Amino acid sequence: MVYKHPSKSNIVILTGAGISAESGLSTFRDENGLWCQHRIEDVATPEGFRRDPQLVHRFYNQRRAQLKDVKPNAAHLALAEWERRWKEEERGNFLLVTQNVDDLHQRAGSRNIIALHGELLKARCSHTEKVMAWSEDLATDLPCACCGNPGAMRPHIVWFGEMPLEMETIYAALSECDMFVSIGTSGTVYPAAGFVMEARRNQKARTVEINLESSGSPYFHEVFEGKASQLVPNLANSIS
Ligand code: BV8
Repeated sequence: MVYKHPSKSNIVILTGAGISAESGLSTFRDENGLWCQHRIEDVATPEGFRRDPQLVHRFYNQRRAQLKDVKPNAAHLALAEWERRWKEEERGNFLLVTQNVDDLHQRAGSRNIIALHGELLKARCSHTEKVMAWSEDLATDLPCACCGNPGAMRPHIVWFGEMPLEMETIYAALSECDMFVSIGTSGTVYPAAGFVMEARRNQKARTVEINLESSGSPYFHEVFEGKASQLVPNLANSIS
């Protein structure tokens, strides 16, 4: 399939854990996924963090430490190359919105990224809300790099019940996009799961899903089932 885009064409990409699966990072809901090993309520909610901060720190420390052992795969690299080409040819806006908190898109060379659920390699001061780059373990007895209080730093991660980041920018891009591509997400968590509907509200957007198995959403014009490392380069190369 070849998509012939008009000279100016705005692209919005949404990625989920499935794009990082072939790099060796666990997804959430697949077999042996993260939610099989931990209850969401215990490790991915503010209540869980208040109840047992050390458990939550352990959950994110393990995932943060794993980042040095993995690298971007062909899907991450194809998105970075597509964005570079789009910018070089002045073809329009290219925005990558990721639900992932790993750093694989950044390491692959993607530039215009919104990590709407936060990032493992950042920490936030609970008193000042200041966000800091952070690649080490967090702990309840660790003096905060911002206010000095022990245990004041939390993962810069959006937990369930918390507001995702840069939502206004995302909705503005969805209202203007000519193509919306969802890659490697089960489409179970809102508001990200509703982005394809937002894109469809602007009649011009073509919506495409790439997933190991279709999420079943009725809002995609095309669905490609298979591995992101094969299907994302195919799609990116088919766009002229
Ligand atoms: C909010 C960070 C409002 C943590 C995450 C009832 C109805 C609707 C909504 C709600 C409701 N009750 C509560 C809500 C809101 C809630 C929600 O949606 N809950 C769900 C469970 C129903 N949402 C929230 O709380 C959000 N905030 O609504 O705030 C608000 C308003 C005002 C003021 C304040 C607040 C915040 C949600 C963010 C939670 N944080 N992540 C962390 O990473 O540890 S969620 C986490 O799960 C991910 O970030 C992602 O968003 C989500 C889904 O995960 P996926 O990435 O899709 O991964 P999954 O394993 O599910 O799927 C993997 C897919 O990949 C599969 O389809 C598989 O087939 C595919 N795949 C696998 N391998 C490959 C592949 N595809 C291609 N190639 C491969 N090789």
